[in-house]
Amino acid sequence: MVRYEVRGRVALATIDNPPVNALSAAVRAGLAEAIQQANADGAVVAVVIAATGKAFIAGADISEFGKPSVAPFLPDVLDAITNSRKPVVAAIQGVALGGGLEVALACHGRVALAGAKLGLPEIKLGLIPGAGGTQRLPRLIGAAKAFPMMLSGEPISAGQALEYGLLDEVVSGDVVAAAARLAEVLAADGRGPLAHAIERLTEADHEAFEVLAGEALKKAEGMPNVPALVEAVRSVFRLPFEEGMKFERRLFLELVADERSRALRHVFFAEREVAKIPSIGPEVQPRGIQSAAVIGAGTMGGGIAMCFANAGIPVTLIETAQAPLDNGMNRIAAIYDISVQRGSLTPEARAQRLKRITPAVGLTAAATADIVIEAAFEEMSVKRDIFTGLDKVAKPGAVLASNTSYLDIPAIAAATKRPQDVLGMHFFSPANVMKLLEVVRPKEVAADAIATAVALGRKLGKVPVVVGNGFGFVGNRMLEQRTRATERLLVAGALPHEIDAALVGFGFKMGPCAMADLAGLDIGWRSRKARGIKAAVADAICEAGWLGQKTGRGFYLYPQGARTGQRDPEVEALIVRISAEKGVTRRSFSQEEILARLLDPMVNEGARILEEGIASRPGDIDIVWIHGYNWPAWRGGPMFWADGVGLDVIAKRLEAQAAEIGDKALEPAPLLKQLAAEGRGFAGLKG
Ligand code: T1G
Repeated sequence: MVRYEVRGRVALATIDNPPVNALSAAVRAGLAEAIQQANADGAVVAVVIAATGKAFIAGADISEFGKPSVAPFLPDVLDAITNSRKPVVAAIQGVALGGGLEVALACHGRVALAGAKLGLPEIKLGLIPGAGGTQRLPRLIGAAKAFPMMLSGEPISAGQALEYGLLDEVVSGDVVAAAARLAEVLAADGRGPLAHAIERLTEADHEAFEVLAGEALKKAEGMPNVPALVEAVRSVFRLPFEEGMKFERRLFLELVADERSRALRHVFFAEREVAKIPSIGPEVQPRGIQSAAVIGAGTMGGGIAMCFANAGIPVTLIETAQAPLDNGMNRIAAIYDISVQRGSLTPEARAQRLKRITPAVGLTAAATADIVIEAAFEEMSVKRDIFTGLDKVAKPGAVLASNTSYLDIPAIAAATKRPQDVLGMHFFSPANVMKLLEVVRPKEVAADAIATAVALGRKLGKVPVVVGNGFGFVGNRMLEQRTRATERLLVAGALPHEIDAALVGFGFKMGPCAMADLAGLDIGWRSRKARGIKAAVADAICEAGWLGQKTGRGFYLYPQGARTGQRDPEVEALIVRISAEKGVTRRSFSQEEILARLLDPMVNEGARILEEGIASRPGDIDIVWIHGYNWPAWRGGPMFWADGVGLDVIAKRLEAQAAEIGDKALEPAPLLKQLAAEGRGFAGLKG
């Protein structure tokens, strides 16, 4: 995985571990060997480390974490590079991330190809750099520049890196040749490799760092790696290099073992797995999408149109009449205005994006679009009328998508003569912000139509997850279980603020009652009534005309348009009355018990969803909840969380609840029961 050759007087070690040259054990061994060989070769005066493919090095091999570690260990390999008697120069192309940048930092010089990106993203995995990044980078560019790079985890450009002094040179031609030239210059210098080490740690830099550290700690949200990062970088001002390296490594290894980092590493791979569509290989080419049309200029339709405009794709926004169309366009303009006021969008970009949205009345305006997304009222007859109309006007080969959040896609497709082109693209509100996109795959749809929706989803900056057709697909179907659990808890003795506190304590930004008040209680009410389902407490609150924030009252009170709810003694009294009417003796619940009663039924529904093939992998369900429903990423998602709790524990809790409440729907799903009995988790299930 590391090719060694000598060109002139320079040894060249080329890493070749596709797809991203991760620093697996074999690569580490190859690098250590190359340095040794070069130092033993009298004809060699310097070394260049280069790599093949799109990435220089994308970091340590994340898949090795949590497994027994194999020598040589990265810090030792990097020490060998730094202590090489002959200068070593890194030739960087593409990305140098995490351990990849640490390899470059251990070198005595760094040359990059224009377009390269350099960063330390370990923070996103619940970690800190663990092979010298927190020690070498501050010394090279100063802590006040290095710390923000590690805190955000975002890469910087080659140009920025040159400015910071992280790079010695940026070239547009042969980066290996340029690196070899620098290496020979360093060798000719005769002062020895370490003579070139630069220290930029000043008192002023220390003060500037402490200010940034203070701000970061305020926003650390219970993640252990932010305080660890602060301590590691702070140590450069008080510990000698070797001690600092040991200190960093100790902090790093503690974080590798932390459940939160394990969860974030699971999410890293699940996000990559979700991109692979079962039974649709790379040979299935997506259809070209140069233009789009969106039917319905309501909140969702407007947000979807903005996604296209933001991605540079011209879109026609269609309504049945001028007035709702004007409202829709005004709403879009107002959202862009807020972005301009916040400085996240320039007035020029605002104008450009608005120019890409063409308002129109009547379906015929969709005739030339490559894709049409219907975002009209959630009523089957309305949807079928629109698709019947689209069938007549849309061009052959256009993809026809519905943004329905729970209606039956095949029933909508049956309103056309081209079910092979009809699928679901379920965006989440606000559509121009939320990253999740459920791509609903009915049986009759063509593979390239699905491939088109997924590729387009990525182009719109979304995380597309392909799901099967069924009521509520994946996310809303599981949410329904949490909503029912909330209702059961309210009748049994818990109050809205207690239920919400349990979920917020778990890491959600908002609990189920506050979230329902934000979305509007009438949405759930209408859907329950349409399906003949009763929810005594939620129905009673709606019948009182309290529909959430928009009416200033729901589960909570929102005086003078407040955005945060206050406890409402009248609602609490109503809840207590309903318990009495149902002959229920109310009791108190611990936060742990509330959490279990909210999440266990969701996990159980997740198991049913896997049994039915509505989701292909447990990781897909985790990604749906993290990107669509604010499940904290450092908890890994509902199926990952369940494995952590133990499926046997969850199965037992569900059985107890089912018996107590007499609700068969709470009994553990066959898959859950089977895995629990076999002592396994969802993680072992293959897609
Ligand atoms: N380890 C293992 N596999 C990796 C990997 C890594 N570091 N990076 C990518 N892959 C796999 C990925 O799973 C996928 O596999 C394939 O490569 C292509 O990736 C000691 C502790 C480099 C910007 O966090 O950000 O170093 O699905 O689909 O969109 O201090 O991958 O094909 O089987 O993402 O072109 C720090 C992680 C590690 C960077 C390319 N490094 N990678 O994006 O392709 S921790 C990172 C990325 C560390 C040290 C510490 C991106 C990319 P498969 P992809 P892409």
